[in-house]
Amino acid sequence: MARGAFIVLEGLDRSGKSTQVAKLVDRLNQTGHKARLQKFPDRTTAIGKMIDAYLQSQAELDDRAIHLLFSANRWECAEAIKRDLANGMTIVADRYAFSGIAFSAAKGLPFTFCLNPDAGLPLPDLTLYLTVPPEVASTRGAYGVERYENLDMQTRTREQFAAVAREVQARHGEDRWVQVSAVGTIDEVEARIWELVDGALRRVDETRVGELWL
Ligand code: FDM
Ligand code: MG
Repeated sequence: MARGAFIVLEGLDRSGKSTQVAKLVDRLNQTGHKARLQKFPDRTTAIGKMIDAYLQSQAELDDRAIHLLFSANRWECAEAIKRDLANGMTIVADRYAFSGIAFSAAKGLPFTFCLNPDAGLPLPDLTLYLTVPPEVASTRGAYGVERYENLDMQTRTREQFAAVAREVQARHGEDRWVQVSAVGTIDEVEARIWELVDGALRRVDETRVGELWL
């Protein structure tokens, strides 16, 4: 049996990421694939609840401590992801280790410190990085009230995502990280994403799931 594909959508706030992951999972299931959504952070676990409290500013944590909790939150999901992929289920993740690096590095933590805890996690077959120019993002409504939802943090995170993109492409190949314009209607963006995912689905069959950064 063919394994499932591991697809990640990354992007800044208001890039339309959550809308598009939901549409992608629906479309995969409607076209004869088995697919499920995996959101990171997964706020339902014990570690996820600590992360949620931090993001809502109900708890204060050292920058390195919260970084490691975000990573631990991925590790506690890693076995289930690998098992589901092996059973032919495609996983669509809303954020992954790349957000982990970009947001923590944007706060000033060393890039290699940010990268290392995730080494060995399941390697996404394809990461789609949704981009919107700042002036378009600002027309999509006000930022929310969670931590990081402000222009200064988003600007610095955008710069770090560029470094993350280079790292993925250098270590894992150019075609693992593809930038997708999130400008346009929901349907237009969906069509762009679908074309890229369709290509990835054809490629994964013959390959094993890799290990991130290794
Ligand atoms: N975030 C997300 C991180 O700082 N590190 C991580 O590893 C991950 C996965 O958490 F601001 C940040 C990004 C965002 C916040 O994400 C919550 P959602 O997608 O808005 O729930
Ligand atoms: Mg958010």
